[in-house]
Amino acid sequence: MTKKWWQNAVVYQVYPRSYQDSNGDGVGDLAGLTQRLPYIKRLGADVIWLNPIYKSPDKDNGYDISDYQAIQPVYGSMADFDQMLATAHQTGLKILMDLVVNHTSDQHKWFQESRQSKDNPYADYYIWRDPVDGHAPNNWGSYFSGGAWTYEPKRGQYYLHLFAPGQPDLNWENPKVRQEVWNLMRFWLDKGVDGFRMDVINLISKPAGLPDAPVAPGAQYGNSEPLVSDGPKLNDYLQEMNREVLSHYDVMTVGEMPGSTPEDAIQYTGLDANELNMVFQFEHVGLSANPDERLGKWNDQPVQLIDLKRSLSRWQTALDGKGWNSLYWNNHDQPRAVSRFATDDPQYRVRAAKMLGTTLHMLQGTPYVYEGEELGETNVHYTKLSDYEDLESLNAYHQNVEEDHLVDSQTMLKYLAHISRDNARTPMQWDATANAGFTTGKPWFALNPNYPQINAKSQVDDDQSVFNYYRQLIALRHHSDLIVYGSYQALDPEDNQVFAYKRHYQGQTLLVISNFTAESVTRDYGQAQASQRLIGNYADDAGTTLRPYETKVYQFN
Ligand code: TEU
Repeated sequence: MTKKWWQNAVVYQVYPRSYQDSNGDGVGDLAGLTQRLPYIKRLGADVIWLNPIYKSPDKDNGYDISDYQAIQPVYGSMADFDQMLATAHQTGLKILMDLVVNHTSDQHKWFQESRQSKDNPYADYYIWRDPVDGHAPNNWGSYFSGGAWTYEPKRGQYYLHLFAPGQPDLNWENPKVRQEVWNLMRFWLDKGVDGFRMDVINLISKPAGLPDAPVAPGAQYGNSEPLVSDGPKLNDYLQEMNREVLSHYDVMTVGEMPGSTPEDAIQYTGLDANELNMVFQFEHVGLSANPDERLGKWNDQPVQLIDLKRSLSRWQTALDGKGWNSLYWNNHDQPRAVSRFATDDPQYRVRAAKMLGTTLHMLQGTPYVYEGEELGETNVHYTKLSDYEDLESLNAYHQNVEEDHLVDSQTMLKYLAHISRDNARTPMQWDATANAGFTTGKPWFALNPNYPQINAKSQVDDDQSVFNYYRQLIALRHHSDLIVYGSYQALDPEDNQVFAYKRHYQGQTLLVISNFTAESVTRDYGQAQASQRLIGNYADDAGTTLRPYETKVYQFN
């Protein structure tokens, strides 16, 4: 198996609107990111994944694109982008762009034309269907609540939008659409970007006939994900993308694939495959779904460690030697890792953040660090509806509380506080000055009130900080084939307090032990026989005693 540069790389995800504002308008921008590149390099990351910065009406914070080859003015100009890219490369950082081509904005000129009639050059760029008995063509629901179809009187037809009505799905069966995508990919690759994160790329091939989806008891719409994920022509489209574009550049690609299984992922990321390099799978971030299927992700239940171990172990084992994992605890769509998978109790937060970082970064795959995760940033613990700005949150509240009366307001507010995407989108916490040094203006979204206590300035020079612990984890990966390529062995899968596993490579063994609880427990995995302890979140080593949220890594040569 030939080794690839992205296999021992670490990716840092920047949500640009919340990263660094340089002109006082309250919104992060490209010039601000350029100023912060040395910080990202100091952490030790190799690659930056940049959420969308293209022209957009911003109905879904940039995931509704109206011009793929223009920069959203609030982020700056194309010259600002070129400056950021050049500086990143000079700093030794690669840049991944976010490729959002399952859908466009309804303000994109393609859609503006397509909706006018059935016989214009763009008529078949989207998925249009005639009404059935005066209603939508099938029973699919949208990821953002409500139905997945909207009627356009000018055509007398409905168009499909798996997300918001302002995000019409592209018709990938149309070769002209695929050519448009190849061209826009080449535009950015020819500018020197180093690859793409591909938004819901496994949804682009829809099932023939667009059949109705199963409906949960009492639900108004069917859940289309089992039907639309990993559709019949997905491999063909990805192989064509690779043939037409990717194979002509030395790039890294990661496909966001809600609903994909390890078996699917092996098809897309097979190490000699001609498709993608790795996938973002959703199994471990979907473990605490509400028992009432109509409520989907909205819940306030903790994730059971046994379930988390089973899921991560499944992916580690299935892809070993056959594909490649991306490793993540959180991103702009998920709540903050330390609040969700461990604890943000001030007494344990730092140790818990380091424990989570260790547990993830010692696995096989490419780790992704979401902005602020390296500081141990937490959920905000929102209390009222006016705290939220994300359409997914606001639509879900409206649908579940006010339309369908599935839950009362207080219950839904608890669910939103626990798992909303808003938790991850608060401005970056740089220091303890006004607005955490993010902006001199009025921030587009309220900061987490804990920024005076949790910020980069207080950590970058503190050897005991989460930031410097993540820096050590990343450095370990950069210098260890055992960590990068070692095969995975789960230990004690039924243990609901401790996550322990081994990695094996060319006669060496890594032993990773993480206590996910606030209790002291005793576990003996033979750590006394280790050659060395590589890293741990307590200064000393208490042998078989694992203290609250203790994590430690041993190597056996
Ligand atoms: O998210 C894909 C997706 O499945 C979302 O429904 C996400 O999992 C959900 O919001 C989690 O609760 C991608 C982007 O990452 C997201 O920001 C966009 O809103 C979405 O696609 C539409 O482009």
